[in-house]
Amino acid sequence: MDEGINAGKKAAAYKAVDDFVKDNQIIGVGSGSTIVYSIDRIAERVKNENLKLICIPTSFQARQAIIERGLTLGQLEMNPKLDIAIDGADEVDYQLNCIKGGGGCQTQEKIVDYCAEEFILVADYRKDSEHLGDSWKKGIPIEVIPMAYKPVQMKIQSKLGGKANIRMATKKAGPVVTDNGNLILDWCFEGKQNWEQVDTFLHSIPGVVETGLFIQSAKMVYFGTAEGKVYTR
Ligand code: ABF
Repeated sequence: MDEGINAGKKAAAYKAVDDFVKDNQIIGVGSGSTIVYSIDRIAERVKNENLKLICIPTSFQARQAIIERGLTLGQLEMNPKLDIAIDGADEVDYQLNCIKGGGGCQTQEKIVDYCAEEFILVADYRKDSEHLGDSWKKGIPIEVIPMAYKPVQMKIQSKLGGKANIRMATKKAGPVVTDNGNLILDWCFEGKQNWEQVDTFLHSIPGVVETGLFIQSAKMVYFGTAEGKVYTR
């Protein structure tokens, strides 16, 4: 990936960890590539400062990353109240609405992020948009129970317009199956949307498990620039 993008990811990820991670915390750990830098920084600080932390994963990927770095792995059954959660995003608008789930982990991400006192986003500069959809063109991820995907797809298209495409692993293989054993519809929408109304409607459809719409749930977002600088919103 482009050097500038990685510089931005790393800068945002490190700054968020340095600003929010403290000793004796329970931390939600997100998914994607930007968050890997945050996990690296957490591991570095645990070692250098002898921090006592419990890390709650938001996906199989996050779980592996926590284990590989020797961090203490927790779970919501034991730690249902988190101090902070740090996670990536596909796009963030000026009202801190964001699209997540490009990696298919939106359901566990939303659960863990919701359990945190403070939910922090980390992203490179490409994710910073005035309106959702300005830069992220792959649609809103919607996790659905496999037997329901067709009626859900039809309902979305008839009510909201656009196209709700089932996410395929590759051209030849079958559909992507989430960590929860479900399928994903990516709703490619047209025009400006009232995201709260859209999210309420999507959740009203039987068979919809969760959406990749995070409506003003983050406390703040750290954006990293190509020069490795950081700005926040
Ligand atoms: C995860 O990070 C997902 O919700 C989102 O799709 C992804 C963003 O990935 P990256 O940090 O690699 O841009 O939280």
